[in-house]
Amino acid sequence: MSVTVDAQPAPVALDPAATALLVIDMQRDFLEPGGFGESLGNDVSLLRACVEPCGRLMQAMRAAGVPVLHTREGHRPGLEDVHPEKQARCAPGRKIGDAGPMGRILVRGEAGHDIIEELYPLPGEVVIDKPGKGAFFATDLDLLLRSAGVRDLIVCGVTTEVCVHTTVREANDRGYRVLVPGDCCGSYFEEFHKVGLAMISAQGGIFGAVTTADAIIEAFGGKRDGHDDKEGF
Ligand code: C5J
Repeated sequence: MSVTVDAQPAPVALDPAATALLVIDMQRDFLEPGGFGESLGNDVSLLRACVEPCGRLMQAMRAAGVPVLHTREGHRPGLEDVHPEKQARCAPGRKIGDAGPMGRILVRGEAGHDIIEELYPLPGEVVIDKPGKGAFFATDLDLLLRSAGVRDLIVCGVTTEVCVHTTVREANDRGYRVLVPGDCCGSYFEEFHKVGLAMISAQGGIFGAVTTADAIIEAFGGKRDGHDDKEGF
């Protein structure tokens, strides 16, 4: 039996047995001072707003039996998987692999690479380590999803216009039906967040559909928090 989620540009019917929630890069390196996000000159506090709705959605999906998968952007300690182009775009002294307050910036196994405490994966949940912006690039995500029979993908996390957007586009090209709860996504740039979400649902849903945590939770039979569904789009 499908559940219908109110969304833009149109309601989406999800098959709960073929749905997964993919939480993108909710890492200390992006959300806390001293990490990769701040090293690029960003105000990381701007990402905090999406943490609470994201946590609520994760809990509701777990309760509904929907698998929750997590990604982390980061690189091998030897940096063999960092393109010189990606390195070149970092500020001198604050490059990927340089020492920072949370360990080496954007390196696997360092404190900054870990997922924030509030949204920490439960034991047994899949965590995908990705070297790029898209979660399908150079990972086994597609294999895992197809093996589990997933066709409908709810994608949230940070940042809206970078890793969430890249992953949404990759998923769309691979034939997944994509639903993005906008209030569970965050960006260092408010305008990019808004436009990023608008680009997903424009043109009849060219990459997918956009909704809210509450709309998904309600559709799956959980309790909303009483916010207007339009809030946070
Ligand atoms: C960025 C990401 N913004 N997770 N990564 O570099 O969006």
